[in-house]
Formats: sequence, structure tokens, C-alpha cells
Amino acid sequence: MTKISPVTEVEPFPFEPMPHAGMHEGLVLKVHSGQFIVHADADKESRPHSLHCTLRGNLKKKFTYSSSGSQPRRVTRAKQPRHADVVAVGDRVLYTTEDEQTGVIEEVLPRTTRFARSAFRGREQTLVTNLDQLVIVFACVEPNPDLWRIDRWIVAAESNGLEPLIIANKRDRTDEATFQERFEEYARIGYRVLATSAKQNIGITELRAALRGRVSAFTGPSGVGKSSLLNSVQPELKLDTGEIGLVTFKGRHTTTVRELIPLETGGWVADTPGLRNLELLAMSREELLEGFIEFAAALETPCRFRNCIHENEPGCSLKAAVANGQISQRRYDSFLLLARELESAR
Ligand SMILES: Nc1nc2c(ncn2[C@@H]2O[C@H](COP(=O)(O)OP(=O)(O)OP(=O)(O)O)[C@@H](O)[C@H]2O)c(=O)[nH]1
Ligand SMILES: [Mg+2]
Ligand SMILES: [Zn+2]
Repeated sequence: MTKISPVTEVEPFPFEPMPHAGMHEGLVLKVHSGQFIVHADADKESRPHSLHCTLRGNLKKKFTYSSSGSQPRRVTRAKQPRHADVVAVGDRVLYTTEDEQTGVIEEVLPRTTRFARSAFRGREQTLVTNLDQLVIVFACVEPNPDLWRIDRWIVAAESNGLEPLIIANKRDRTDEATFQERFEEYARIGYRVLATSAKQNIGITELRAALRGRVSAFTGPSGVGKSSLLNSVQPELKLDTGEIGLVTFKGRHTTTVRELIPLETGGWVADTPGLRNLELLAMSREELLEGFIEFAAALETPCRFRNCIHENEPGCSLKAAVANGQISQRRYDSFLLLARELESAR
């Protein structure tokens, strides 16, 4: 008796994107109004080079594939994604070529990490994907660092599984005491804080070493010197940098596109436009706690109430750690502020 295979609820989809002989793998370096610059991996026939690509129309929807091993992969579901960027800088893609300089992206390979922000009304914007580390750049002065904003960027890194590296740039404009006062809190927690000056070449060798062989993105407010630092790391980049208004210390957003740049020492780095504020993606209070890494030790002792939200409950381990100085009051306040902001945005 022949066994009849069970009827699946799967709607057959008119097309089945599958890797075939004509497909190549590459890395998306730049996204600009529907056009993509893709870096072609070197293979037997070609040396590494870049192509201008468009996106296969059907990729604008998000597909779910059947996981059956014996069957060819088949689309089981297609839906409009919540964020418009199906392809982002850092994505590994499969593409077909039209000629030596142009191609079509046929498939986006699964992302290992995604650094994104919720721009407004829950609409997410993917900034860079597949990163190993997030280089969080602030300036010692001009503009003065806002610790509450540094905390946000750290949460964004931690919640995406990215290792943060904190840069205190424009070290030439401040003395040791001011630098320490502004950044030592992060070193105490256990983060690597690197003092740099793009102007006077301070910390550039260390920065170059930290970027070697890894995929990193430079992020932070405008005018802090992200592009200037990258120019110091690799002078022939000649990225545009902007003079900042002396009165306001507000940057003019000199960098406008996100772009992955190959490093001579191996690895890739993305320069990104400054963000006035980084809007965090929706997350629960529990998830937010993981973005404050020094809280974990205090929470090893459970709070008296299992559902403690660490605000006003008696017997709260987190508050006890604040009271005895193990956790800084400022970091605790910062956590509460972010928790309330995330909860009111729901
Ligand atoms: N004194 C001093 N000035 C610096 C340093 N690094 C950058 N600058 C200046 O700060 C200004 C802003 O630098 P950019 O590199 O354009 O800053 P950015 O972070 O890339 O800014 P956006 O692209 O707008 O996000 C420029 O006038 C730089 O010359 C530094 O280490 N010391
Ligand atoms: Mg810039
Ligand atoms: Zn508690």
C-alpha cells in the first residue's frame, strides 16, 4: 500500500528561490535608494571586486522556508516585514550577475546579529548586520558626553549580542581628571574604554588592533569624531568630516550613508551617521536588565518577591546593591528611566 503523504497547509508559492550554479556569495557594503553595492568574495575565477546590484522583486517580502530535508526548499509563508530593510549593510547575500559590474540580489543569508533602532511608531530601522563588535564613540568634550546616552548604546549592543568598545575621543581637549571623571564608571563595570584623539594620534594603534580581523560599526552622536577616527586608522579613506558649530557644538551630520569599509589589517568597519538619540527596540524589563551587566551579580541573590520589578518592593536585591554602593545610583536610575520609557512606548 502506498502511503499517502499528509496534506500540508502549505500554499504552493509560484517561485522557489534556490541557490544554483549561477549564484555567487557577497557582502553588502552600501545601501542607497534601492541600489546595493555588493562586495564579491574572491573565488577561483575572479578577484575580489564590487558590483552594483538591485533586489529581486520577490525579496521585498519575507519568506519562511519548509524545513523538509528530502524536498527542495519551498516557500511556506510570505509576509511584509515590519521593517522595510530586507537587505542592510553587512548582509551576506546570494546574487546573480548581469555583467561584470551589475547584478541582482536573489537571497539574503541568515543574519548572526542585527544592530537596529526603532525609529518611530514601532517601525524598525536596521543599521548594520553581522557585526562582531559595536564601537561606541563619544567625545570627552565638544560635545560633552551624556552618560545616559552611553547607557542606551551599551544596552543596544548587549541586547544584540554585540561586544561594546567605548571610545572617549577628543582626549586632546581635556585633562586626565576630566576624562576619568566622565568615563571611569564604564571601566569599573568592566568595559574596555579607549581614550583617543584623531587630532593628536592618541590611542590609534590600540584602536587599529581592536578592529583587526573583526566586523565593527562606529556609532554615537554626531560630531564626536567617528569619521575622523577612521581616517586616522586608515588615512587613505579620506572620509568627510565636519566642522562643528562652536556655539552649539552640534554636528551637521557629515556622514549620511552607512558603509562597510575593508581594513588593510583585515576585517571590516562601518562608518554610520551620528544619531541624536538611539531609540531602543522593544524589550521586556528582564531583557533590559541584561543590558546592565553589573546588575547580574546583585541579582544572584533573588529579590524577596519573585515578580519584583526592582522599584519600590521591600527586599529587593538590586536596591540593596545600590544602597551598599555595589551598583551606582546613576546606573540604577538610568535603568529605571529606560524601563519606563520602553514600557510607555508599548
Ligand atoms: N580636537 C579634536 N577634534 C576632533 C577630534 N576628532 C574629530 N574632531 C573634530 O570634530 C569634528 C567632527 O568630526 P567628524 O569626524 O566629522 O564627526 P562624526 O562623528 O563623524 O560626525 P557625523 O558624521 O556627523 O556623525 C570635526 O571638526 C573634527 O575635526 C579629536 O580627536 N580632537
Ligand atoms: Mg561622520
Ligand atoms: Zn528587585
